[in-house]
Amino acid sequence: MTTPQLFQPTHIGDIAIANRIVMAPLTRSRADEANGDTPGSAMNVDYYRQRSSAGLIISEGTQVSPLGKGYMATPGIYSDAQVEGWKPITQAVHDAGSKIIAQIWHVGRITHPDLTGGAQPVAPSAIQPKVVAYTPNGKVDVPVPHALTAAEVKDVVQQFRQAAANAMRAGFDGVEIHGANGYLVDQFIRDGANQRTDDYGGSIENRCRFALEVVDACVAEIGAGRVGIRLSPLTPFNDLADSNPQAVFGYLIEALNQRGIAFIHFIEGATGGPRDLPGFDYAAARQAFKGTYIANNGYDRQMAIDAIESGKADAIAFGRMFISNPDLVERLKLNAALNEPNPSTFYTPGPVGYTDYPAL
Ligand code: 8OZ
Repeated sequence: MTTPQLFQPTHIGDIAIANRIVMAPLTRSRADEANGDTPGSAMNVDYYRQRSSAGLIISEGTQVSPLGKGYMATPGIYSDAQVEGWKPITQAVHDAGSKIIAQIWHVGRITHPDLTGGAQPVAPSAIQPKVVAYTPNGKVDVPVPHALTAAEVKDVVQQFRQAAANAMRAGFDGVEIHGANGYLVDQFIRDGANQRTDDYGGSIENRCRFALEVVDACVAEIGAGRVGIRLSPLTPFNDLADSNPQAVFGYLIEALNQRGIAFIHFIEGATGGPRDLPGFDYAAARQAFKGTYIANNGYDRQMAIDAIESGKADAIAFGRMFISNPDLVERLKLNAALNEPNPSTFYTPGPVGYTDYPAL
């Protein structure tokens, strides 16, 4: 019996990986909020170390600025203390023989002043999504955001550039730009949140401009071989949609090819939900994109093995299964039983539901 390619080494851009199993970015809300949203507690280090049989770990979303934060106790990557906090995490993962990249994130309109130090959320346009934020004061509707001026858009691009530089200083192997799930980059791309009439809105080229400026800034800072982007062309999550996803994401893929970035990480279908939504052809995207295609959303062992063997994807990202199975790679190799994740502890403080899932 030959070993499925899923378990064999390859490269993602400049990053050599031991297998094609990727740990998806997972918000866990266990950073030190009282100390400036810093990661790096012993518990945080344990959590990532436990999961380092993954060929590649993508960190939980880490905000590029205080205004980029949309949930309690998510870590940042803009302050020196945060950079120091990430260091023991990247070190532990490297010592265990794996690789780790930072998911750099700005939530845009998906937040509330109670999470941003009082500042009004920002977005391409002043359109209020039907979304609630979970704040220290409870569950509240997110407000109408401030529409970024063109000068403010440039500032946010620089925040992403600085985040990429900080990620390398913190010992990460690269970055994933969070372009998915209805957050700021996605808010510019999809016309449900973007009604701008300047260079950043209207045409498909204009709506992709912010995403591409962020990509260009990160590439200039750390090199194309260490930059990827996560996209979710069809997800309705965070109250976002587009009138023609095939056209806008088709254009974006060609523009990303010109930049030679390492990977696109596609959430296929609805985030955490049905995979079979109409409106976007992932197989065509896979054909069109010249870099690594990381597939995500509801894959099980056999789907993952088949997707790699048939060439539908180069690597598979698992989310919830990595929460509950620290040794997921070993279990998939052995076709062993999996622990079921407990959603009630996904975002709660402390080790329960975080570092206490058993290995085989
Ligand atoms: C679930 C809860 C909080 C954040 C995403 C960063 O959807 C998230 C997220 C998911 O990409």
